[in-house]
Amino acid sequence: MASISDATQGFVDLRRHMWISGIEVDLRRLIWQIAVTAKYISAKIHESNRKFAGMKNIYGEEQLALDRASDEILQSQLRYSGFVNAYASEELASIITIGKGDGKYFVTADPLDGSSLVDTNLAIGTIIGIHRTPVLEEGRKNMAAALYITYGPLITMVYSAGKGTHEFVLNREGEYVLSQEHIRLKDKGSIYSLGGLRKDWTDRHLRYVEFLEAEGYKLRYSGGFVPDINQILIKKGGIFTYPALKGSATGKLRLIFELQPMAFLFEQAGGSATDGERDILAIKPQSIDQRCPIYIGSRFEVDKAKEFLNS
Ligand code: AFP
Repeated sequence: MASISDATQGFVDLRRHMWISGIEVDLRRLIWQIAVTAKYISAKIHESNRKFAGMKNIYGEEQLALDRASDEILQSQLRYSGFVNAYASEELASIITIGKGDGKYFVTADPLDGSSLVDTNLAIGTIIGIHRTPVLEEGRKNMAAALYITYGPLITMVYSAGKGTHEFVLNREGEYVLSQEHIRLKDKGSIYSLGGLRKDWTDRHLRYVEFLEAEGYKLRYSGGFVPDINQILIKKGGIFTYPALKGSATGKLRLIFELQPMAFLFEQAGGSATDGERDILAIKPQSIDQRCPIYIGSRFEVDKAKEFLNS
């Protein structure tokens, strides 16, 4: 597949990539705006640490928890963007109208996923879904784009607007520079990332894990969905799962804030995502906080999961 960077001989920044990719102008401006917002969230992460959490700032205001502060930053940036009509986030109880409500897109956000890991200095992330209409709908019908930001040794952004999945690195000059274009997962990987306590796994899930162990898969699990899933995408194969548990048939992760965006990105990269029976992008959410079991990664491992779970 001819790469844009081949044609442009190297340096391709995010705006140029989206323009050359022919992405609709309001959508590429919205993606750019969210990517810029990630810099402010990153600054917030660096500004706060456990010594300050719960302290009052110089104005006597209660220091917001990082995930709530990140949500406020996102809302303030999107409010007057002109491209967003509604917004939903893990930090809010319902969908809210943004600005005059006449923008083109509905944005879902997990503003800071893995925030409980900040004090351990492990990587965390922001997950964004961009939808055509402000309704709870199957991802495959309603999603226009998805992206996530990983706040690690580097700040990276992975996005797709339906024309492949691409990775960018934030450089010292504050530009997002293309690092991997048209990421393609292999059919089969060699790492697995397993959520939930082993004692709570169902027998079928346990048999699936034992199959992977017999195949020699290596365990990679940090407790942060974004870095854990990012590792499978960048290593181009493997499986992340947070399954249905004996005490909780819906698992832990949220369908619209975490799973729809990641499923969109992985399908665009030749992978797939299921709840064990249905494709994640074929599930119509019933509520904004709906949780859902997840098996997401390269096709071999996802298909095998369906086989074991429906045996
Ligand atoms: P926090 O946002 O509370 O840190 O939870 C992170 C998360 O939602 C997701 O990022 C991880 O994949 C998952 O929880 C880890 O859950 P366990 O702590 O049960 O392994």
